[in-house]
Amino acid sequence: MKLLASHASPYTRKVRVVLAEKKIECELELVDVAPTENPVNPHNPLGKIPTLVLDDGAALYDSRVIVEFLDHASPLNRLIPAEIRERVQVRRWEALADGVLDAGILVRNGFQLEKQIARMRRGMARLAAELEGRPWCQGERYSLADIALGCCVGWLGFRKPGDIDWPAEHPVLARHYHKLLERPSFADTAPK
Ligand SMILES: N[C@@H](CCC(=O)N[C@@H](CS)C(=O)NCC(=O)O)C(=O)O
Repeated sequence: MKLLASHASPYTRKVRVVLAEKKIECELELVDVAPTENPVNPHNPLGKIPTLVLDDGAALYDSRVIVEFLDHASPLNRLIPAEIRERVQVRRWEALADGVLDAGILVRNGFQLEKQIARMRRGMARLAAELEGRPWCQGERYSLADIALGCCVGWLGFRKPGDIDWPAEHPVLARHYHKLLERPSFADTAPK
């Protein structure tokens, strides 16, 4: 297991603290994510750290997914409560703290338009490749994965950031979005 990391990244630090608390050994590979083309991209189309590369080569991101995985990887020092109310409160703290960081990092970096568009392209290409030939994003049933994908594709089609014609570039995503729109939950919430 290898963590793609930097010493400055606060999200990486969260994962490193969790690794230490859980006493899980993990190799650290320091990477520079500043360039648009960076060594994280082959593992994570978003090109961001932290990214955890598992022994079988599968990669986990982002930090919230990684810490959930690590908390379950060892019973030692549970950091995310099992009880649902406690659990969502802890995760809300995390969402709030991470959200403050997201804003701070956007301010610090400016918006880096070219880099964001390259990230969107890689991300959409990966979503399309992973959805190809499947009825649903994950497993045999509709899940939060489909909801997240649908909200992403729907918003991109609505706002068209970067003037990119996503349905033409990735018809599989457009087809899936149309299938999701057959559900009242999606049809009633289409962006306007
Ligand atoms: N939501 C992500 C945020 C990760 C993130 O933004 N990491 C920064 C480093 S602190 C990064 O990789 N930035 C590179 C970039 O935005 O190009 C997480 O929780 O892992």
